[in-house]
Amino acid sequence: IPKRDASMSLAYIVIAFFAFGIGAIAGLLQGLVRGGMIELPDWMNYYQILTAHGVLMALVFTTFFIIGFMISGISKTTGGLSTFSFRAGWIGWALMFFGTAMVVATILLNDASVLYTFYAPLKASPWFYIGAALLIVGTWVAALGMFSAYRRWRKNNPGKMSPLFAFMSIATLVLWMIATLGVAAEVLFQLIPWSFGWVAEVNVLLSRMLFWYFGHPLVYFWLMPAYIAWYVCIPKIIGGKLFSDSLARLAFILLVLFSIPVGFHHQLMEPGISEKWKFIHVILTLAVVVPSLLTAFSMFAVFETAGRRRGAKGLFGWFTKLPWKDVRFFAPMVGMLMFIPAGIGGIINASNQMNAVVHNTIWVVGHFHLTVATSVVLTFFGISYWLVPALTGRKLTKWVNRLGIIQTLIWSVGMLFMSGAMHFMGLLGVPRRTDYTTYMDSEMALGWIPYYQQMAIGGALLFVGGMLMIGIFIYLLCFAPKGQEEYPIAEMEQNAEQTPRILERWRIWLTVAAVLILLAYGYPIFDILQNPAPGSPPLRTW
Ligand code: HAS
Repeated sequence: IPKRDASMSLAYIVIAFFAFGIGAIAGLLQGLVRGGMIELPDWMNYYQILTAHGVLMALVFTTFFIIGFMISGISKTTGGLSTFSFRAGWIGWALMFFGTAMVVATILLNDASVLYTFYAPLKASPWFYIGAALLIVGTWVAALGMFSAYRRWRKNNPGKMSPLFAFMSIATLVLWMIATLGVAAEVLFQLIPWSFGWVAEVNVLLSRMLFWYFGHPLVYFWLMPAYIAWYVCIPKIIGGKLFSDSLARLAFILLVLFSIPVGFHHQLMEPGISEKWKFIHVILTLAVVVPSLLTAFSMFAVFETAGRRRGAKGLFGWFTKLPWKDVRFFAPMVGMLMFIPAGIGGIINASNQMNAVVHNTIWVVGHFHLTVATSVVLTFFGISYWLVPALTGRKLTKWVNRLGIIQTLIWSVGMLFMSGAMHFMGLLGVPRRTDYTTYMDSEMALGWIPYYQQMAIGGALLFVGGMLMIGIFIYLLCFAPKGQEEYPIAEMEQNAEQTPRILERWRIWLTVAAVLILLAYGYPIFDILQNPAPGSPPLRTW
């Protein structure tokens, strides 16, 4: 990767880990407060640190890491960024940075304790929303630079399929651009005018609907870069090859198509949406599971073929041939394994009747700590072990590799404790997003306390794992010995079939995506505007 592109990618990743460090402290604090183990000083409150934790981890850490990672891979696979792409990358970084600073400042001032989902009726300072908007616009500008790099490559290589890494990044960005239109509309037309006092009321149901139009694809925006590493980087790390270029591209196209028109599965218990539309969103949710099943199939195939190439025998002999002592493989692999129960949990959530049991309980928090905070985050850690030294011109040393394996184990055991307790407590009916309370010493709530303690043990382990990761990151950034670390990009199998060209005809896929979105959201939004729920403002003021 050209040095200037590497520095830019690194600038994103540094901010990501900075946010991660502060987010981890906020996470520990909110866990201890909720469990009744500490009390906060008067100038701080539970919802404030919960918001800081959610925003810094789920929105800032992920977004900066993802953009930085994709910039590096696009530069690597398309032959370096043009001046336009490079400039767009830096302008995007600056906008995202200032947006984040505004968001964090308003949270610290206790002017924005609106949680990471920030939809109405919770209201923040307008500067929080303006900061969030800047963060998003920054990603758009950076995305324009990446789109341009991709186009340039295709123009210079007519008739060829684009490099898989670049294709997958573009699919992720396409999904992101379509999804963020929803939250941008919510912020611009509802939340900013309302928080400035220009309008007295907002349509709360519409605000939630626009948020979840964005909120579900947001989780795939986190997942897809992890999948990029699974499909493109892991095979190379384990000495294997890409299993199927076509399957990988198909999985990404399906994610683009099906991950947007599904937002009502977050609103299944909401009275303002009719069950017919919820039913359509549930069906589409089950469709969006398919690309993840394709991914599971593909990963098993990669592991088996790589293992057999190394002489593995029998049905499961390949398992022992995998490089378990290499943290670049180990961390994402644990993430993959955890994605099996995490995905099952998602399917439970999506099933209407079972959603009635788990919705708004701490089960949901357990679900997303397994998905994003384990499968995705362990993969991001796994990427960092090679990406940071590759970008800084350093080496991942043997002892840091070993430390990385310990880090992965601490994180995973912490998560098993914490997320396990959360799933179980959810089934007992423990609500999510509540400050410490014993519900006036109700017997049932007092019975939850031992599980809170299990959660706290898990949380403490996660904090230790998080700080260890920060330490390793700083070492790889500044102190590791100089050298060359490989940027792993897998090659195709030798006699692989040609990928059908239709998989790269974006016009077709964008049209299908638009049709599905119109089908799933067109009428419900029209209906809400025509017949606002009691208490909502009429159409002209939203
Ligand atoms: Fe979810 C709520 C449904 C996936 C994140 N989800 C959330 C929230 C977050 C989140 C943050 O339908 C909370 C939002 C809030 O604050 O309110 N989710 C699903 C479904 C899936 C799913 C159906 N979620 C994710 C992913 C996330 C994420 C991924 C983050 C990255 N989720 C829901 C629903 C709710 C929800 C409802 C609302 C709940 C409520 O009531 O509020 C699916 O995409 C899951 C499909 C996944 C699989 C697993 C495939 C397994 C693979 C690994 C294979 C392993 C290998 C290793 C190869 C089917 C690919 C083998 C190796 C060896 C060595 C053996």
